[in-house]
Amino acid sequence: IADSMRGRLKAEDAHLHLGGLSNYMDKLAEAKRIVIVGCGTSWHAGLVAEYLFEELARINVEVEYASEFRYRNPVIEENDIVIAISQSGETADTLAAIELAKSKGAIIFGVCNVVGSSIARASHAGAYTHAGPEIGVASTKAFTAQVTVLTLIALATAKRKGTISEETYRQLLIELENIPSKVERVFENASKIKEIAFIFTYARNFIYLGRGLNFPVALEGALKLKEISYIHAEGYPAAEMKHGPIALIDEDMPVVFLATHDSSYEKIVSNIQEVKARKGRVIAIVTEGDTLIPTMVDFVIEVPKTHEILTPLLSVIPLQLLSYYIAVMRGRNVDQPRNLAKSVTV
Ligand code: F1P
Repeated sequence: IADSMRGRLKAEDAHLHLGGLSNYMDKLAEAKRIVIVGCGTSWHAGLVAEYLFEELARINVEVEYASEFRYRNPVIEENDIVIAISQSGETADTLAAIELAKSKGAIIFGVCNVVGSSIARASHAGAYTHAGPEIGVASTKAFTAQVTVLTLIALATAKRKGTISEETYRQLLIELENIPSKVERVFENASKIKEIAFIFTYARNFIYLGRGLNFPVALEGALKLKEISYIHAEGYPAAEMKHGPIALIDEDMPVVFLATHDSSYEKIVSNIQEVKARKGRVIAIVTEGDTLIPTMVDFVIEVPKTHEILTPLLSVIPLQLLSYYIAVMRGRNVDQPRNLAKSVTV
């Protein structure tokens, strides 16, 4: 991402980074509905995109597990737009979802990493993430690259539709250029994250909670922990906690809060209080300079301040590192986790 973005984004040219998709900006801007399909991490990137398209471009978005899509009779109409997200570009369920949507007349846009992959070829147009090969099986940089590309698509669409001001558009593009150096700053916290990982190496369960754009990040943090550490972990919207998961909270339950300083900050603070009142052990991902949450929780990991829309690009990094260190401390092979395939082709 750093290589593809640094110094190259100009305020007026988000769509120029979108490869063949740049020829379809009118279709995106006219869309009444976008359906996003993907599996695993790619599905989580799709959930982030739902917030982005709805917030920036005011387009109704549905995000579907590609693995479930074909077992329903989904309502897809001629010229509906379907965005298929896949790191490998070979995931069988995502390909099947594309074929189903195509048979109903949908226009398919692919967001893939692997150039010339089956999903890229099955799409009418697409934008490559150019994240380079994932060395491990579990997607990590693919997630940030997918979210970056989806942010650019949402921004270019919003600009074409006129649903964001010129100033917001410019600010977001400039801030997107700052993200690589801010990611590097998150890496400066690696030794602290390692210490936290040491304390929780043998935890049996984890809960991840977030709101808004940080909700899909909570899901992704939990998935990374499951995939490479084999620890049972669940992500929820923080407000869902009261509807069931709160029963699980006691002194043995680590709870990771995505608590960056954004529009849901106060609500997250009260969720943290609820968990602490039940003796849960809280690890909070906070914005640099936060003085309140560090007084309430057991551990904090700071990420630099950014525009709320871009938060997932930073808040996911400490969660990936936490999973990585826990997995290494448990003696797991982080590149080749048991039972997982790089691309699920059957
Ligand atoms: C989807 C996915 C990955 C996951 C694992 C299995 O792959 O669920 O998110 O980490 O590798 O496959 P893709 O369609 O994004 O290639």
